[in-house]
Amino acid sequence: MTSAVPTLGTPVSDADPFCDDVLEDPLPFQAELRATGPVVYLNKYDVFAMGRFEEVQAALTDWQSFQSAAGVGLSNFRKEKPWRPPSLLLEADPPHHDAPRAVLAKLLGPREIRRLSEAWTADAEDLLDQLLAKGTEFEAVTNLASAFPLRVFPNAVGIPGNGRDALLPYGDHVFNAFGPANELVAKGAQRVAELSASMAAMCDRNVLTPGGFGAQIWEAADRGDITPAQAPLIVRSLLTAGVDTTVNGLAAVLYAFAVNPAQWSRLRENPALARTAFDEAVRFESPVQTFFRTTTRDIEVGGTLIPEGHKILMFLGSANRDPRRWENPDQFDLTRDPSGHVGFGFGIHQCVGQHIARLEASIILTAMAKRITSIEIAGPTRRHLNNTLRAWESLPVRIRRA
Ligand code: Z7Z
Repeated sequence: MTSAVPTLGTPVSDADPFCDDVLEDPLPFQAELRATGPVVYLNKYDVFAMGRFEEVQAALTDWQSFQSAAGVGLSNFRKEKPWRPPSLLLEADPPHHDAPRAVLAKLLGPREIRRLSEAWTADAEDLLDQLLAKGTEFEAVTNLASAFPLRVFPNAVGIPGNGRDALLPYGDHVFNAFGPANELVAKGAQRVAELSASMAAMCDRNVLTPGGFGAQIWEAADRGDITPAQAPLIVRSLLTAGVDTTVNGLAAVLYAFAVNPAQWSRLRENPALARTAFDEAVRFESPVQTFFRTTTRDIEVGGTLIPEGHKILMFLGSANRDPRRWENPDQFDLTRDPSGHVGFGFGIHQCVGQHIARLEASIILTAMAKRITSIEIAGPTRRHLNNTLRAWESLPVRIRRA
């Protein structure tokens, strides 16, 4: 006899974490989730949710029991055909995961990417000088949080100028598609064929600039570290996971500073805090809010039996604000040590591009700290709703020049 799911005693919730109200402001839902229990069954989607730091971190560590190859969205690849060829990194487990991961880990390692600093600093300074020459009020998502990654990252990968417009909307759809098939996914689906074609074109060996990350991925195939069939998909991973995430990470840190002016003063006094500030913003806002795993066996977590083959929804954003783990979690505070947050994930799948993200953020923040004495919100802000990302559509700001 198979027992009913969930088993007796498991806390149950009827809430929908992907409805517009929760996406607009997930904090009340997350507080309730953490209060309800270490594992909560979500009726609406037949999934088990984790919102506390300890269980989220433990599940991310235990890749043997919580697999990724069945997809890290709600869709279970054991039962449903994936909407795109699965990612060789994200949607794979060892041993298949390991060769693609090793290629990117080497290319994107902290020492390897230092060579980018000089050019990226010049780009940041030029971008800011042009922006500040126009005035002291601007929309910070378009003009800063998107503009900087879109200027530096595609160049580093080595993709040509045309086609770049597909990067943000394609990423937006990928991150929506990890959630349920709601309105957000339906809207993105209208452009998916066109955007996928643009992405595929940018992964072609013939268009990638020599010396860039893309070309180097193809060289790894020449060496036999990966197969030639894997190379374009690994380039796709870089372009999918590397743009919307950093854009929203930068938007998060800009917003956090705009509403916490004392922290901006602290950064100005000590620009070496730029990296800490970015990690604290990733903890505080968690640009990647959620993703899923799938159980490979019956497993008990926090007194709840989760049966084999079930989807687990992990709330990174909630774990990063869990008062069991963080003192004053709702404060953006540069004196805290944010390391150990799960905003970049944890374990074998932890963000392989995190050093790039930190480099982009620390360069733009350092350049801003030199030029800007204060930053404040200058008008109505607007969230951009996405099933996975905590994002901004619009952040009007007013700054004061140094
Ligand atoms: O490989 C990929 O295409 C890819 C796509 C999305 C890799 C990672 C992600 C991702 C990043 C998913 C952060 C969830 C959270």
